[in-house]
Amino acid sequence: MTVTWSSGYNIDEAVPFVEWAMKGHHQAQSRSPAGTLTFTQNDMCGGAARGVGWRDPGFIHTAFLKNLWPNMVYMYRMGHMLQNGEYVWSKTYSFKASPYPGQDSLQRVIIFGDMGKGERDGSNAYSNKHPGAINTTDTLIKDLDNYDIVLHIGDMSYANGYISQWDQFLAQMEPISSKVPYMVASGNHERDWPNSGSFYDVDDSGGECGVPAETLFYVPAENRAKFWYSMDYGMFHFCVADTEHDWRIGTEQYAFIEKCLASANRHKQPWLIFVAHRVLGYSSNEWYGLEGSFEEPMGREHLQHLWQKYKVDIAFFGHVHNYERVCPIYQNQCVNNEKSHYSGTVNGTIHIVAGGGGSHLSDFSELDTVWSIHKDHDFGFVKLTAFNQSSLLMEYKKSSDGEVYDSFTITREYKDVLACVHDGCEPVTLAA
Ligand SMILES: [Fe+2]
Ligand SMILES: [Mn+2]
Repeated sequence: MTVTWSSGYNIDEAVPFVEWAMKGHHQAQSRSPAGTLTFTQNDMCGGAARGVGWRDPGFIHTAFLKNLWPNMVYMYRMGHMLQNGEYVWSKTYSFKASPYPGQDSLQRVIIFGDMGKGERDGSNAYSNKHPGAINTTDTLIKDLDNYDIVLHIGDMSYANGYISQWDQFLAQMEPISSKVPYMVASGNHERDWPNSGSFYDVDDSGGECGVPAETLFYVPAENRAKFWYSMDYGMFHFCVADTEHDWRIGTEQYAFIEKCLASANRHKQPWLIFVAHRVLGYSSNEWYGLEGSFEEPMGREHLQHLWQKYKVDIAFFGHVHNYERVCPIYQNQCVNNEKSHYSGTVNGTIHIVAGGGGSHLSDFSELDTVWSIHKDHDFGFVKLTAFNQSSLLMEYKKSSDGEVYDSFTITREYKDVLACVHDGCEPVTLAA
């Protein structure tokens, strides 16, 4: 587990660390050292971030808590040892250690994108750009005991170069991110800036060009400036892509995606999940309809063969601010007529847009798409529950009441993943 926090102390002023122990085992306390990072105004690429929006972020500390016992609850607090030998302490928090990779136990994952922040006093002084953010946050806080990990799949704070808004957003998320692993993907509002290496040459990050997000969030990427990584969580294997860098065939990221998908041992990790910010699969969103692509151009053209070959169960996307569930699909064809329960061989991937975390909603196209099973123009999030290695539940909940408005189940045996399907077969020889 990693613990990240910020302070005003650089490394020559105080020594940052985390003190932690298994709950009820106070005598077996450990201390883990923390690394210290920051960023400066000159690290910003332009726009508000380098000008009127700049604010010194202080110092960002990350500690690695290792050798955790799976599923055990730990207590922890952050400390700084000052030069005069005195200590400064945070409050005490707790978390439950992650399951061992492949471990068969109840595992619950929350997924959403595009949340942003709100003003608790209702002032929304500048504009009410993220009208669902507080509702989503509060609904998740109320339910904290009923999930194990959160994936926020891009467009997190929408600080857009106004750096203090990252503080505001992180304070809003703290009740959640201090208790369960809070994993993120990079979106256009984290990364994009003209002539800065982002795949889209637009100014959506307000000049941040990814620097605050890469520094504030520890993710197990080889290079956090390239925000793609793989993540094991019990029976889940997640491949998190970075849509703001080129993913097409022949790129470094494409090679990573294939390696990540191939590295799931489906006997131990049956639930293979692909995650990305922009919709690389299918969405009936209005602007994708106007483009006629119903996706980000060049998305599935380059990636659908991988999703099929490696039998990805579900692909999640944000960027479009609504909810939509698509049939199990390959090459624009639904491969299964079922709507609420799936079983048998894995012959297509289910695509889900879960971008209704809180930012202003996106409209659906008036054109009917044959592959769309459920659309909701509202704020919400997704919960995946793996009961064991053969049973998965997907639920879509609205932020307003936390109730379930769409769901399906998958029942699976190992042989169903191994079985040969169209464009997803291992070679066989006639030699005996
Ligand atoms: Fe967004
Ligand atoms: Mn976006």
